[in-house]
Amino acid sequence: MRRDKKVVVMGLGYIGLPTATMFAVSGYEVLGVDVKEDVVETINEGQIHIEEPGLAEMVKGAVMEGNLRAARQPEPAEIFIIAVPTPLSKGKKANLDYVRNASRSIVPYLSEGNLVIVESTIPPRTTEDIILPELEESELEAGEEFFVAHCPERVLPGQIIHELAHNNRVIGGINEVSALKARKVYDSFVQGKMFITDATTAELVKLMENTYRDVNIALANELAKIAEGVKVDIWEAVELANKHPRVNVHYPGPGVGGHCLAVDPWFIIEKAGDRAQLIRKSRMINNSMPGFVVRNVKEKLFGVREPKIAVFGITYKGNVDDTRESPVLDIIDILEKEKVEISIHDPHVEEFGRELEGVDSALEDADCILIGADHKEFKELSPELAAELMETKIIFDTKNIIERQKWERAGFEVYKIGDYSNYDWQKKYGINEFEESYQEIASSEE
Ligand code: SAJ
Repeated sequence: MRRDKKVVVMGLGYIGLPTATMFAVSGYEVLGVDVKEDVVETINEGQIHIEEPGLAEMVKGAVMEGNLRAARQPEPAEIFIIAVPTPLSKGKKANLDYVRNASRSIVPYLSEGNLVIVESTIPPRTTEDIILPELEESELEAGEEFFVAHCPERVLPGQIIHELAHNNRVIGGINEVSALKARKVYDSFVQGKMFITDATTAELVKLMENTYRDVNIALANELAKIAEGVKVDIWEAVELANKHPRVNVHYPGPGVGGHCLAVDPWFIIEKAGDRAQLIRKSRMINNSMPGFVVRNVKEKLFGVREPKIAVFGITYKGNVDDTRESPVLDIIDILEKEKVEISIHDPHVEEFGRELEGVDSALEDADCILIGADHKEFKELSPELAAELMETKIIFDTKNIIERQKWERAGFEVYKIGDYSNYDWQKKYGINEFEESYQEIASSEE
């Protein structure tokens, strides 16, 4: 369906580009705006600059059909969407420079009846206290002559296209009419439910969602450390606990990365003073994980002289190309500071401040493979090849992705974060794989 409205999307990153594309394929004329010339050029050629399954084909189609273009400056439109980053400043506060600049740059193009939607994640009250005053420089009255809503994105990198269409959305207006107008816009492609509220509630809701996850991961990480003392495999324990109908323990790992979970809790903390005790503590626990991993790996390498560690996977999670806030970068920093020799391999990352190596070269003469991200490729790694190339056969898995028995058969010592169980009979099987032996015992006792 062809729509007669034009949408300008400010920011063509991980959220802005897929969102712009969804509007374009839903029939809107879309202009994507980005400050980076190379990003603008790439998109106008029908290509993309980020890794996201399914996005490349959609962008190509939308550009070829003339529904999606990119430029460095906005143009007059009916709908403006702000999807620029809100990074963390040194003082752990939201850096709102990009949001301010994007708001300022649309002011000259704002006209009566326009709708401005902020998708960027922002601290509570930012729409009311910071964005509105910027937009009112247009001399139009917010809520009467133009409309404003905060509709935070909630999509998971790696599944953005599916989630943009299917997730429920929270739509926070500065007044009712703003919220309803925003809902109408998303109705063009959102198949999930849409819930209307005020802008400040929507801001807090978004931050609460990511904070909920961060705090729960901190709990899992703390339990992983505790497992060390009581000789338990935390991965098995989490799986068993989650058999309870009301329990959903998260998974431990090398820490929490990405531009959301590791950042958003701070946007609550900055507004909360010392009322945000648990949230702050959780951030600290998650931030302590890279050091915990290094201490563990070094223990396993005790006795190996001048060890070389092959770090496999540096992104903040598996199957994405994003290294922002990745805890694996902290692990690398610590290892380098401690003058440990390392090699780095990541099939999803093309460029990185340090040298990246292929599988063989990274494994050559290494003493330990350190799995930092759960990329699908690592499930297929050949332990036999690794055994041939490596000096000492140790593998330390922070994401519980490798198959223990396969690696043990090739002569590897296999360690996982939080796995201190010493029940060999348990390792031999796996959760829920006792059935055959049970039948034997049960029938012999009848
Ligand atoms: N992680 C763990 N243990 C777990 C789950 C995740 O250590 O049990 C780690 C991951 O390895 C990664 C980090 O947490 O380092 C974040 O990964 P993630 O997959 O949980 O989330 P993101 O950052 O990719 O996306 C999140 C999502 N938020 C929620 O699930 C509540 C997404 O829906 C949001 O849209 C996105 O943040 C965002 O943009 O805010």
